[in-house]
Amino acid sequence: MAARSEARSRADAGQAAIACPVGARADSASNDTECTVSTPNPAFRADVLAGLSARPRAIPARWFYDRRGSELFEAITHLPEYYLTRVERSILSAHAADVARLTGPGCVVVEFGSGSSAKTPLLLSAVDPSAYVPIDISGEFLRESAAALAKQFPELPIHPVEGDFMHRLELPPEIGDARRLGFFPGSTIGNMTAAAAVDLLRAMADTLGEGSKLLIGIDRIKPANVLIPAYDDAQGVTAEFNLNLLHRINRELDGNLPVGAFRHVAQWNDTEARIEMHLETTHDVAFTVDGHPFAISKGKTIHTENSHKYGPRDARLLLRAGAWTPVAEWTDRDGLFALILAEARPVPAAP
Ligand code: AVJ
Repeated sequence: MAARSEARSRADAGQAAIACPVGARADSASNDTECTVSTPNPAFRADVLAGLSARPRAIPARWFYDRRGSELFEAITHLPEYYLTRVERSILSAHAADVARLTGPGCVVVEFGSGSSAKTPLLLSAVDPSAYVPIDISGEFLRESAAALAKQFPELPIHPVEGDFMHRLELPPEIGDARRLGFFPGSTIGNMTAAAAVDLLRAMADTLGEGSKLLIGIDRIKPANVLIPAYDDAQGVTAEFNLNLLHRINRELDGNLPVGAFRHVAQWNDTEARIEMHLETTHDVAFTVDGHPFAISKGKTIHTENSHKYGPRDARLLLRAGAWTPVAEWTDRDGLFALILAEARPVPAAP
């Protein structure tokens, strides 16, 4: 999911094993034009019908990433306004050796997400791990990115795990009891509310075990005049990415939403410290999805994404709440983005 691989790394719960996976997240790889029979993904359908019936209306951000959505996200990562990917990569190239010094050689790198981003090779080259374990809900992406990495690192044992890392997972027995370094780049954690992020961090600590480390990318709070353009770029790629969700509903769930009657909105919610993306109606609309009728009056929105931002102390507090003790932190000269190394330590007795 970064470039493309970054899109992949987000926790995606809705995966259905179907022959023609137009509706699944795996679709990014397999939703070819020749695949004309649309088999609706039941989790996608349930989320869309419930989300359009709820007030406020909201559809989970993970459904952005069909094939087209993953391509658009990849394009977003190359936009001049979207600093996140570029800055995180530069922090990692500048400090991968520091990470290696703090983890020591021979650890097992466990990536939460399929790891097809350019960041993974940067980390693997620096830390010289004894094995690499990518975890992803999509077996298809796992196999693709594992094959690509195997070419680049022919000596490195790679043990992909297909599963939902929102819950504790068994790691492959082949890795033995080597020290573990979790890797969760991209500020993917920003899509989650604080409560969900804490649950995820605790699940990661359970999966990796005490004494493990975690290298996580977290986007910083910054002025709205930098944040807003990152989510509302001049070329309109992010608008297209947001609106693609409606096209996807029409394609996969037999919908007839009038996509032209919706506009992309990105706004900074200062109370919640997050960028919110919405789709706002420019006039009253009525449509059906899988036979279910809906109406939205002019100026109302469907909330499609949260991207939470964290100040330096906020990020460390989040990690501690999630059972991780921060041990080192690196940022760029402008403090736009942070890479934090944390350790799963036994909690000392509190006074
Ligand atoms: C992949 C969740 C980190 O929130 O910045 C990019 C997704 N949405 N532009 C982000 C996204 C709109 C991205 N994450």
